Parts: sequence; C-alpha cells; structure tokens
Amino acid sequence: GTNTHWWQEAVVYQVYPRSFQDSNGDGIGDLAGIIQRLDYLKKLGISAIWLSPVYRSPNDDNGYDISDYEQIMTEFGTMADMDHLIQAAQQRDIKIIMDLVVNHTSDEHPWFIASRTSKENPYRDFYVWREGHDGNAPNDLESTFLGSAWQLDESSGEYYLHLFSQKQPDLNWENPDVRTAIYDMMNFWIDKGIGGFRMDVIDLVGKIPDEKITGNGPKLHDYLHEMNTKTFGDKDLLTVGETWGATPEIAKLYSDPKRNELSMVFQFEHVGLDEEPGKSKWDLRPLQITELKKVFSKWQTELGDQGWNSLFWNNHDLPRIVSRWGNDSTYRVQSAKMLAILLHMLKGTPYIYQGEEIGMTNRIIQDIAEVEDIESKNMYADRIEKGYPEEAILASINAKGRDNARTPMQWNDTVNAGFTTGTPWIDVNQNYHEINVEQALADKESIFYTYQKLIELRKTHPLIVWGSFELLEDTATDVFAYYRHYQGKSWLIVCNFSDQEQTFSLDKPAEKTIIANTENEYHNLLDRTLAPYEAFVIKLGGKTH
Ligand code: TEU
Ligand code: CA
Repeated sequence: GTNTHWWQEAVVYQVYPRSFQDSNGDGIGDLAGIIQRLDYLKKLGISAIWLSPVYRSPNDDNGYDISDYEQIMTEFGTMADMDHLIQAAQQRDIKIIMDLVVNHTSDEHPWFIASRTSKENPYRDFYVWREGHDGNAPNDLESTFLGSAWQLDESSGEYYLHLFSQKQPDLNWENPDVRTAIYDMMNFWIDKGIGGFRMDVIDLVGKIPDEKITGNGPKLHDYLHEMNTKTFGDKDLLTVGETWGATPEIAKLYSDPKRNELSMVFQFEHVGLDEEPGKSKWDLRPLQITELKKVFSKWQTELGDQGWNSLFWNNHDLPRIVSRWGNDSTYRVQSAKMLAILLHMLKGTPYIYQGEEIGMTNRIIQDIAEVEDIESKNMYADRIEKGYPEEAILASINAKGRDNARTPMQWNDTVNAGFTTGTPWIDVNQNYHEINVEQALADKESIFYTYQKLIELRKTHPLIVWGSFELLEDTATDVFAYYRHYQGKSWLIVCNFSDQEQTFSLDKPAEKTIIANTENEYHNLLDRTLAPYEAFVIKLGGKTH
C-alpha cells in the first residue's frame, strides 16, 4: 500500500539491560554489554530493540523510577556509550526504541525535589498534591504495588499521588509545563536518531485522581495527539503504548492513523485469561484455549484499518511463556516452537522478550529472600499480614512473579551463564547448563532457529504482514488453527496447544510446508493425529479465497 510503515514489517526484541550482558564484572548488565551482543541479534534477524529504561535512576523499580531523563544510569554506562549503541545498532539496520516512562518520575528527580520544598515552589504543580481528609489520605485510591496511592509529606502536610511505589510520584499532566518538559525531553532523544518509544502505562496520564479515574481519563487522547504533533508526528517512528485495559475500540482511539496518536498499543486481554476474574494476577485458574482463540480472533479482526496489533507472550513483567502456557519439562522445545509459530503467523508487530528465543523458563524460589522485585515483595508482606499460608504466596510468586523474566540472559554454560564474571545482581537460573545461546546456535533443531526462520518468513512474505485472518471454528478444543488470506493465496496454521495428542482433519490440498516443529509431511490433511504441541504452517493449493 501507499501508507505503509517500517514497523508494520518489523520484529522487535526487548532487552532488559540489567539482565542482558555485563561487560565489566560488576554483576549488572550494561550498554557496552548490549553492543557486544548486537551481532547475535542481527543473526536472529530483528529490526528493532525495545530497551527497557536506561536513564539515571535510584532503581526502586529497576529504572522505571527515573531521576534524570537525559542521563544514563550510572551502572549502565555513559551517554557516549548510548550514542555508540544507537550508532552500532544503526550499522546493523537495527533501530533503538526507548522506554518512555512519563506517568511518574523518581522522587529523586530534581522536579520532585523542588516540588516538595514548598507549596509555592514553581515545580509544586508538576506533581499531584492534595490535602488530606480528616487526617486521612484524600481518598482510597490504591497503588498497583499495594497500599494507599497517597503519601503524606510531613513538611507541607499534603499528600502526593503515586500509582506505583512511594518513590514514583505521579506527574501532573494537566499542567502544560509538565507536558512541554516531556516533549522537549522526547525531542532530545529523537534528535539522537532513535527509532521510537514504548510508552509506559501511558493510559494513566489522563487521570483525575479526585474522581478516582486512573486509566482512560477524558483528556488522554488530547494529550497524545498533542504529543504526536509536538514530537514524533512528522517522523516515521514506532510508538507503542502500554495500555492494560484496552479493548479493540479503545485501541483504535490510540492507533487509528487518522487520529495522529500512536502506531499501536500493547493490549493485555490474553494475559489475564489464566487469572480469576475480579481477583489479582496472583490468583490463578487454568487457561482455556477456547478463550484464547476468542480473544486473539477478536483482536485480529476488529482493528481493521483503524489500528495495528502488537503481538507478544512475554515482557519483563510477565512469567516465561514456556513455563506458563507451554511445558517447561518434557515438551519444552516443542511447546516453545508451537507458541512462536502461533504468535508470529498472526497479523501485527511481534515482540520477542530476551531469552524467549532460546526457551528460557521461570526460575523457582524457595524463600522470599531470593526475591528482588518490589511488586512481589509488597504482595508477600501484604498476604502474610492477611494470614495467607507462606507456601501459597511463594507458589504465586513462582508462577507469576516478575523476577521470572529478569534472571540473567543465558549465553553459555560457563559460570553465571556467561552473563557476568562477577556476582550477578539476581541469581542465574540453574538450568543454564542445558538452556543457553551457545547450545542453541550449535543445534540446527533449536528454538532459536524457529524464531530466526519466522522472522525471515515475515520479511519475505507479505501475506504474513498484510493478509487477513480467519479462525477455523471446527477443530478440537485444544487445537488453535487459522488461515491467513492474501491476494488469492491462503496459508493454514495449525497448533496443538496441549500436551496430549489431538485430531485434526481438513479436506483441502496442501501445496507446501512453510514451517513446522516436526519432520512430518503435510500433503494430506485428512484425519491426522497431532503430537503434543505439534505445529505447522502450510500453503494451501489451488485458488482458495
Ligand atoms: O507496568 C505497568 C503495570 O501496571 C505493572 O506494574 C503491572 O501491573 C504488573 O507488572 C503486572 O505484573 C509498567 C512497567 O512495565 C513495569 O515494569 C513498571 O513497574 C510499571 O509500569 C511502573 O513504571
Ligand atoms: Ca556492568
């Protein structure tokens, strides 16, 4: 088409810098370490890196608490390293997508330090300050990390809002000076030649705390339109908003090209499918494949030309997908490949989280002392106080805790998986002897090569990028099968989403196998028995659509 964008054909790789590669033995991943690994990412074939925050930060929430947006976190390196990374990536045709965390700053940001000095300070109104109510917080808004979202500041006797930790005070987007300061900062980064922004909890910036409105506030889209106009609007950048509560209707407000806001959003509807409705992420129930089919089909079909999907199983907040919805023992390799094939054949921009491409798994802890993540720590304290059995709490953390995704990248089977020569800031998953990049590269049948091939296929087959989606309704419950149709051709994707054999039958001629996680022939699709987690993609013969 005429109005296409590079990011519609791209696959993005998320790097969590703290856990990717340490270059100087201090146990903390850094920018120089990422540069060392660019050739690996080039080999995988990705077009862009989403870098989790690398800005100056006291690390209350691992960089999602920023104290200076125009300086690099001391442990990660210098601005010269950052410029070098952008340039070294560019030489390999890889763009750098910066994490934009502007719902809140650190309480150690100079704006907040000034803001809390007095009610009259010019920066006071950069944040959300309110008087208490009869000696209590202004209202009962809660922080995502538990407890009140209001923190009393003794010196002025007023409360400030923090939708995340107490060290993450919320910016006041109603103040035009705040918005201008943010747009200036974004332009500083755009001028460095970055490829775009991933926007942290961007759905919260239109909040009206007095009415207890947090997500999707009335001015949200005015702000984003303004941001677009004042910053990236005339450049072809990838902008992806993190929007936990988005429905397709809401997603179109962000990503309808006519509205000039963002390229796409991360929607999380599938992420919640194994959680008890109305409860928290820690309260689990089994995933129903039927529901997953429904949710994916809805998103694949409803955006039309008024939006663009992002596709992901994993990020730095979520457990490892092979442990969560695949099988991290007997069928680890098969299920990881099935999950990859299922996701990467969909329409949208796929995101791979570091280590997903080698099938890294959750790491199991025995004791709360092993936990680094503030969210898990706060939940533990809260539930201990409420009388939950410790065993149950640890089970929740093992299933859903954010540290599962944050253990160091497993590069080889030398000490600490080749991540660091020092003591890693968080323990390496002990399965690194079997699961590591070196092993994956040496094995032609590894998960890595399935990802590499899927990325290559997307570059060479417009059908994957632009084709329409059609679910096969008439299959076994645990078989997720769909078509992609484009210019008179059709592909069929069939995935056994279970650790049991399943049957599948289709009376249509197969022309050729595109990719599979077995050695099977797929000429005849009638009355087949699918092995656990079997997955294949075929081009259908004849004119099919
Ligand atoms: O996450 C948004 C968010 O709401 C998460 O805290 C989420 O609820 C939780 O992690 C689910 O497990 C973003 C970042 O991705 C996250 O790392 C930050 O902690 C958070 O914003 C605050 O900046
Ligand atoms: Ca380091």
